Amino acid sequence: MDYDKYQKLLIEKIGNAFTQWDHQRMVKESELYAFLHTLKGTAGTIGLGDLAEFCSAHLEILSPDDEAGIPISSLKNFKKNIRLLANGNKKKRRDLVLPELYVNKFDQETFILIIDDDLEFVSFVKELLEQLGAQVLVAMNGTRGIQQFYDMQPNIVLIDLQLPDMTGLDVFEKIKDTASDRHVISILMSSHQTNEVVAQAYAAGLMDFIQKPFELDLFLPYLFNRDKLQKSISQSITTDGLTGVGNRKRLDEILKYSERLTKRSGIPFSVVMMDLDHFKSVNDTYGHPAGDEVLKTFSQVALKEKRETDHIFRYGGEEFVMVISGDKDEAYTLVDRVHKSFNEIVFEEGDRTFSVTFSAGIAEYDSRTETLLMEADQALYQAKRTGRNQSILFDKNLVQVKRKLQVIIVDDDLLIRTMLEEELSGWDIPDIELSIKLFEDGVTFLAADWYDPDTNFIILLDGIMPGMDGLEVLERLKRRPDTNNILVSMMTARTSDEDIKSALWLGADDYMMKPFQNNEILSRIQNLSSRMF
Ligand code: GH3
Ligand code: MG
Repeated sequence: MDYDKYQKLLIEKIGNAFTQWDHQRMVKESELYAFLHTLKGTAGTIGLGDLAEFCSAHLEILSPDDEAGIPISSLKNFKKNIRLLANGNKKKRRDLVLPELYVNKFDQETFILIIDDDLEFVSFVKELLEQLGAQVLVAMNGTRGIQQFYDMQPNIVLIDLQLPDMTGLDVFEKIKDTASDRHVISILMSSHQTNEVVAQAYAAGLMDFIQKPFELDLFLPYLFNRDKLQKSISQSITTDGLTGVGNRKRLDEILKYSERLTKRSGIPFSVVMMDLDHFKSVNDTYGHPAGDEVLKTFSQVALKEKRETDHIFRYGGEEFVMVISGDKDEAYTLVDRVHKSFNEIVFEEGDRTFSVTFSAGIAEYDSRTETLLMEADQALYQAKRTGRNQSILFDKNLVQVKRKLQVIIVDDDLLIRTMLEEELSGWDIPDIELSIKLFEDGVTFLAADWYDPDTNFIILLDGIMPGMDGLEVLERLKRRPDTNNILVSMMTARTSDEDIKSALWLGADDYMMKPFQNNEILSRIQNLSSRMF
C-alpha cells in the first residue's frame, strides 16, 4: 500500500498544530498528550514505526489530565524530531554503550524525580537512568513536581531552574524541610550557570548545581556517588539499635516503595506482623538482658530466613513486621520457616534453659497500604487468641474478631453503680466489644471469677467501702501476676491529696473525684482505654 499520500497529510497536520502552538506560546500538557496519542495511532498505521515509538516514549512522561502549560520554547527539539521522523527519517539510536561498570549500578530503590519541562531532555535522561537500573519519575511543572515529591518520596530530585509556573528555587523552598529530613539528594540544573545562581542554590540548601547539557562521563559517576551516600545515611538513621533490623521510619519507606513496585510490576506483596509469645514472662523470669538476647536472636533468624527481596523491621518492643515480596501464601511459607528455626533455639540463662515462640498475622496488599498493617494486626490478634505459636492469614470475609473490653464497677452505692452503668452503655466503640460488670463491695469482687486473659479490663474502684477499703482491693489486684490487661481507676470522695498519692503509689492508673463532673466519666474512661488498644 502506498502511504505517501497519508504521510503528506500527516506532515501538514503536524505543521498546522505547531503553527497554532507558536501563536499560543504555551501548550497545555493534556493537549500535548492528546496530540501525541493521536499521532502515535496514525504513525503506527501508516508505517512510521519510529515516530510511533517516539510518541509512546513521550506519552509515558506526560499526564493526560494536567492542565498546566508548557512553554513552546522548551519544545524546540521535540518539534524538530517529530518533523524528521514524520518525513521518514529513522530515529537516531542513542543507545549509549554504557561501560560494563555502570550496568545495574542503581537498584530499584534508587528513585529519581526530574522536574523539568524540556521534553526531549527529560525523556533522554529518564531512558538513560532506567537503563542503569533506577526508577525515574518526571514532572513537567513545579506544582506537579512538588506533589510528586510528597506522594512518591524519591531519594534524588533533579530540578530545573526555569519552570513554566515557578522557578526551581521556589520548588525547593516548598520541599526543603522534608528533603532535608529524609536526606534527599537535591540538585538544581540550568543551562545558565552564573556564580549568582549557584550561590543562591547553595544558600537555599540545595546540595548541588549541575550545568546543562550534562556531561555524562561526569554526571553518572557523580550520581552513583551521591546515591551511595544517600543510602548509607538513610540506612544509619533507619536501623533499630538493639536488633540491627529496620525501624518504623524505614518500614514506612519500604511500604511506599513496595506499593510503587507492585503497581508497576503487578508482583504482589504481603506484610506480616509478628509478636513474641509471653515475652513479659521471659523478662520476669530470666531478666531483661536475657529478653534482649531473645529479641536479637529472633531478628537474626528472620534475617537469615528472608530472601533478598524481603524486609524486616522492629515495630515496637517485641513486635516485628516483615514486608514480603509475594502473595500471602508465599509469606506464609516464609514465616513457617522462621517459626521452625526460631522454635528450635534453646536459650540459656545461668543453668536454666528456655525456648520462645511467636505468633504472626499475614495480610496481602490490596490497593491500600493504610489498612495493611491493621489487617495483619487483626490476624495476629486471632493467632494470639486461638493458641499462639502460629500464623493466621487475614481474610476480610471472616467475621472480625472484636477485641473485648470489660469495665468493672466496684462501689457500695447503688446510685453510683447505676449512674456509671448508664453512662457507659451509651459508649459505642468501633471494633471493640464492651461489657459492664457491677460489684457492691471489694470482697465479693475479689472472690468472683471475672478474669479472662483475652479481655482488657478497666476497673473503677470506690475508695471507701465496707468490709475492705478500696486501697486494699487495689493492693491485692496489683499483686496478681497477670495485670497487663488491667487498668484501675480509683474513685475517691476524699479530697485529700494523700489518698490520691497512695492510690497512685499502689499502682492505680488513674483516679476520679466524687462527685463526678458532667462528661468527665466517659472521657476519662475513654482516655484510659486508648492506652490499651
Ligand atoms: P503475648 O503473648 O500476648 O504477646 O504476651 P506478652 O507477654 O509477650 O506481651 P506483653 O505486651 O504483655 O508484654 C511485652 C513485654 O515486652 C513487656 C515489655 O516489658 C517487654 N519489652 C518491650 N521492649 C523490650 C526490650 O527492648 N527489651 C526487653 N527485654 N523487653 C522488652
Ligand atoms: Mg508478646
